[in-house]
Amino acid sequence: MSHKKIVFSGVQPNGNLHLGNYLGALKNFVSLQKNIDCIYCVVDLHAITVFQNPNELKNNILETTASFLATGLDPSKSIIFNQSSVSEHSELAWILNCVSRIGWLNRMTQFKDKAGSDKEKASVGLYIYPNLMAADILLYKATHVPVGADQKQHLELSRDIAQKFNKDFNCENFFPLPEPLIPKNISRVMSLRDGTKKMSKSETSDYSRINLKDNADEIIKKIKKAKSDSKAIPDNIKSLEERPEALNLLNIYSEITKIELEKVIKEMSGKDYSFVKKKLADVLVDEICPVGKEIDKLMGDKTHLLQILKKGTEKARIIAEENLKNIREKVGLI
Ligand code: AQP
Repeated sequence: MSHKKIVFSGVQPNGNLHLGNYLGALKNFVSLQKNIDCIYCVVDLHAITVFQNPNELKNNILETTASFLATGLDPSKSIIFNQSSVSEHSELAWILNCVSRIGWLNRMTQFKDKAGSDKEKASVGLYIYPNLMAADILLYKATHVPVGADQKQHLELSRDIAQKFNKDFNCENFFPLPEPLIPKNISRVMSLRDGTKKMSKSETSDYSRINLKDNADEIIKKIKKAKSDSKAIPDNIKSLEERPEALNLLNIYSEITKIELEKVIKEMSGKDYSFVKKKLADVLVDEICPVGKEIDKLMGDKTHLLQILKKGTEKARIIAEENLKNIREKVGLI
């Protein structure tokens, strides 16, 4: 029996969404909603695995919702809600904590990165976060998960957990094995300050990222200051292998303009960075500024945003309750 195609993905409300979230996830979310049942979640329980100021968190939940809408998600096509309002996520996460293995979690590179050098002081939540992510996906029996490349390992863990559950409880094919949908051309947008690190909300320097709410001046300034090298743009991709910053800027340009990277390189070959940066800043201003303005506009009516979350919660809960009932039965809980 094949499973009905269902898409699920989430974004943490832990700060300004940036170009990485936009190109790695949100744009994909929007194109998928045209033909498939999609469920998009503001994953607030994931955000609190690292301490969040409660007032800022409340605001960030609404701002992430506004960002979903501003980039084109349509609540009449997709279910949009916040994770903590459907308590079944936490209940399934507990069940899956008992299926998942410590050895599997120990291999998660994101925990190692985020916990830093003092792992003893990281929250238990941060450690078991991938199990909650598996619960988010499996609760809706999602078959496809649009994510950036940084989430690939967590997705593989979700598949392992689904497989082990199906085997342990003798219910082959009960959970689908969710497949990642990772953008082909730019699966990882890199930091503007260090082309070997991904662009991220938690990076201290705001110059490392383009936020969706940045205005034109900020975008131009950040691109101007973006790290680069002293060489001109080469005429082939291979020569960019050792030049991560140059590759990142050209990749972003290619993704925004929808011109293939090879063609971009041909066009820009021999030019210096000021030329590339000017062109990149122009297209980014055109693409990102309208999104930022729309986020601000939507944030002017918080009641409307709360209403959208409430309606989305009601729809998500119907699916979650039914699926969790069946899961509890499989496990033997009465
Ligand atoms: N740099 C990136 N390039 C491509 N995709 C990215 N994503 C995040 N950064 C990049 C994708 O965006 C979705 C939502 O991510 P998230 O906010 O829930 O968590 P994250 O991956 O941990 O994002 P950040 O910005 O890096 O947050 P912090 O700094 O808190 O860790 C995911 O699909 C992710 O792949």
